[in-house]
Amino acid sequence: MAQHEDMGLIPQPYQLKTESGHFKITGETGLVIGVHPDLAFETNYLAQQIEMKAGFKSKVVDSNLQQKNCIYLGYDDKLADPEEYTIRIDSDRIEIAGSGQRGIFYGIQTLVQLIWNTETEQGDITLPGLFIHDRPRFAYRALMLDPARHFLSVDDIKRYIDVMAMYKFNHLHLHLSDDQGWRVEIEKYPLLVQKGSFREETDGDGKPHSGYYKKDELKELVAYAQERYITIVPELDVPGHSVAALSAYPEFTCFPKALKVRTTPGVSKDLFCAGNDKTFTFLRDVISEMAEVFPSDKFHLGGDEAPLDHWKECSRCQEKIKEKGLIDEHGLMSYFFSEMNQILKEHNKRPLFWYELDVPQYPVGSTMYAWRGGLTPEVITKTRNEGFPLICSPGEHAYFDYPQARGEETCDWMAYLPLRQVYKFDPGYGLPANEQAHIIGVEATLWGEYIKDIDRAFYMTWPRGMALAEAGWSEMNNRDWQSFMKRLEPNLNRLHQQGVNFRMPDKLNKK
Ligand code: TNX
Repeated sequence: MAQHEDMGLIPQPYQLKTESGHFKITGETGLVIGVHPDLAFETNYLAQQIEMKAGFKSKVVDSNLQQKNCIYLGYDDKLADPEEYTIRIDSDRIEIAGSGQRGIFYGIQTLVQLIWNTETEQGDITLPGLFIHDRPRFAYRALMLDPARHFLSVDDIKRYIDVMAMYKFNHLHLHLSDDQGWRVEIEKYPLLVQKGSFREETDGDGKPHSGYYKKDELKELVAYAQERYITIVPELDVPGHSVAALSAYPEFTCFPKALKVRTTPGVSKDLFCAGNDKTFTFLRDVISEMAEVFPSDKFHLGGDEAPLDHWKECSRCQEKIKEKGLIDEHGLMSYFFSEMNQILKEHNKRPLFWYELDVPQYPVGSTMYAWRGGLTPEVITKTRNEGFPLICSPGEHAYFDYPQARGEETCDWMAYLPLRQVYKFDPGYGLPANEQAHIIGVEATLWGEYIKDIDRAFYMTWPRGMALAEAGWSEMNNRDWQSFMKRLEPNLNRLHQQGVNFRMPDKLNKK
């Protein structure tokens, strides 16, 4: 373990052995690209990162493995997992191998961290001989941004993606609709952005916090993320958390009336009406336009915090319950989700849901999220029995909208979520392997009610995101809090150099 600690790697790799010798990266060291032209993005990425630290531009050389004084990127069929990689450093060369580009990209991320944790001598970087074999514990490692509550520009999100990639996150979940804002251009329903993306200014900062993404911008963002092996998972939160959409098209509520985009946090009783077939026509059209821009086979449908009062009072909803032989409004929720699932199937997509314990049936093929509420072990058992894959985003470890320390409260009900508490997260809750085999990953949620801009988003994410990255990637027996705190320093230095805002952990705060 001691050798692991000194390397400053986050997340901690699966296996690391130091070996004899060392390798010096200098201005003469070649980055070998000749044999694999399809690694051009990876090679340039590595060259840029070396330049940022060492100040020299690496030469990209067209050659093969025989060459000395080079960094060689290549494929290794023996590595099975698409994210798995090895790094070998000896006195002749550095070799990074993966079964595909994704693994090689992660190998580069690890090498760059090694470089950042090394003092440069007149620009040269001397790395110890070593061998790393690395692969993730979980396949799904995500962060969530909420531009619905406070709009974030495409450029802001790109910067956020850049840092995510450094910590081997592979999904960015975008919460694109909520009571406080609708953010996606939908050509068939122009009022969604014309009305739904604006709200009255209430933050007292003189900014309207309005905005939306054009389809081309989203396509560009998706491609930018994809180059960094990050899949964007869009969320259309229905049937609740939909006041912004319903303010534009109130005919899809149970009791049509003029609605305003909500300006305050909380839960609204205005839902999409499940008894009105036209609701599904509308949502089908919306999803078909969203499917054009988001190629991911995963599509988040929200499903959280939808009070059933209006469905209880609505004659169309009650007729639908009778017509379909449903038990009650909870059954109507199952019906609503199964209709939505049908729509997603037309686009070869599968739904993700915030798991609510009282929905009688979710569609087969869905993926669930364990979220706020401290019920995670119960949700793990229930979803296993019901046959659903599970992503863990528990409030007690992964709600990055919660304050990190006393004095940083934004509202009165949020719990504290200090770095240490994030680090304690074991997504499997110590359950036997067969009881946690359906857990596919982790996600931190950065709900945006109080996150007004990207600098605040960075501040709330880092370094807690590093602790979460390790919970998602590293085996429990490779994790250790003291070691993590040591490894944090070079990583925070790097964020500082890159102009990324973060919260300095109290223990490292030397002021
Ligand atoms: C609950 S967590 C919500 C969000 C809020 C969040 C604030 C979840 C699925 N729904 O709408 O933003 O609490 O922490």
